[in-house]
Amino acid sequence: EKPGLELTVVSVPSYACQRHTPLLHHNTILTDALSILAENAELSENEGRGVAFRRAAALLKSLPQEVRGAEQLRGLPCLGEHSLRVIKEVLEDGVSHEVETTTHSEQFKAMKALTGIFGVGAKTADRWFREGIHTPSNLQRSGHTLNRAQRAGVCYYDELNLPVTKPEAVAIGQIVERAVHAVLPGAEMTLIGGFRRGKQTGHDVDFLITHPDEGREEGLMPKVVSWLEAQGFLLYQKTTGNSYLESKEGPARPASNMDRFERCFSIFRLSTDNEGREIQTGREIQTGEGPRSWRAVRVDLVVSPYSQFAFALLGWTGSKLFERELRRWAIHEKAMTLSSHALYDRKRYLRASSEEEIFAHLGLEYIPPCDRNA
Ligand code: 8DG
Ligand code: MN
Ligand code: MN
Repeated sequence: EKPGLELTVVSVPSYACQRHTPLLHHNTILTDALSILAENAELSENEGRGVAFRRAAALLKSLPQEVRGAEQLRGLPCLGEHSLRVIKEVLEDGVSHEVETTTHSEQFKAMKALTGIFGVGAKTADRWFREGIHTPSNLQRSGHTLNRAQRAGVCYYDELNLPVTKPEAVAIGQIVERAVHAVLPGAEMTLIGGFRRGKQTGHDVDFLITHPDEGREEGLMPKVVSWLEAQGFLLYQKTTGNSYLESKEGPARPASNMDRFERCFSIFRLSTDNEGREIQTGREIQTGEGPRSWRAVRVDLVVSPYSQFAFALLGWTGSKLFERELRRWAIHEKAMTLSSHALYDRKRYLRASSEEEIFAHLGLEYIPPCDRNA
């Protein structure tokens, strides 16, 4: 044993929802490598493999120190044979052959470029790739009929792939808040997703809306959307109605991981100068026609009934892996079912008005949003 190489970790729990995972950690070189392999597996629709790499990366993110040698990993959970092999390679050679091959592969590059179009998933991208379409411009020239989301996705491709900054998220929050208060005074709005976890940039901005008087939130989304549309803030929107069945025993039990809240996937038109009342974001967008004073930003809006707010908040704060681990913990360790609507202990509905209460019901230490970056 080389001295000083032992990690001062006694034991690390195996579910990500049992650990604190900060945004900034000590093993970025290793987690970047594993994330590429996870992404590649997801793009190849190999979900199981993707989750295995994501779990290994999340474990490394939660360690209090930089890993310098593979011997330090002995006894740690979540590290499968494949992940360990990649980690060892990176520790010894600085790079992993598999990661290098992946990032340089035509298929990976094309799949990333195509799924980078809003409205395009792995299945569609793969079909196009097989037809020789590798880029958004190939797609435009192909003459394929695109749906409304995909047309918007191609139209605003570069901007939507530009990270959204915190000031931009704040500016959008002010606009959404104005809309929400104009159509339903007393309604409450919370920033969720990555920004709630403390991220400084994101691929979109996510908001959760509710009202303390249960029932007042019903039908809220179309009104908010109409207000935003009338003011010229929306470049695209698709609203889905609430499809949730509620009985006196509590919200219906989840049929799948998808939730059924009233929601809106949108593309905002955000001013980047001081013309409007929005915050100056100091960014100029270059287009084919020269610079312009606004940019397109992806925004997700979700409306929840007040009684389900804590579950919705927990379910939409992420990270995606953290959510997945919470549900896995609930089922396998507690025989409970957790969704963004409710928590069930077999047939019994467990009420909660805060995230702290949900963690307590699950027998878990409370993990604050900034430590859910698994
Ligand atoms: P980013 O945008 O900063 O890149 O990261 P993020 O904010 O963590 O990712 P996101 O894709 O915006 O997702 C935010 C959270 O919302 C994440 O935990 C997953 C969750 N979420 C969806 N769609 C759905 C859904 O249909 N149902 C539920 N329950 N959660 C969802 O994105
Ligand atoms: Mn987000
Ligand atoms: Mn989102």
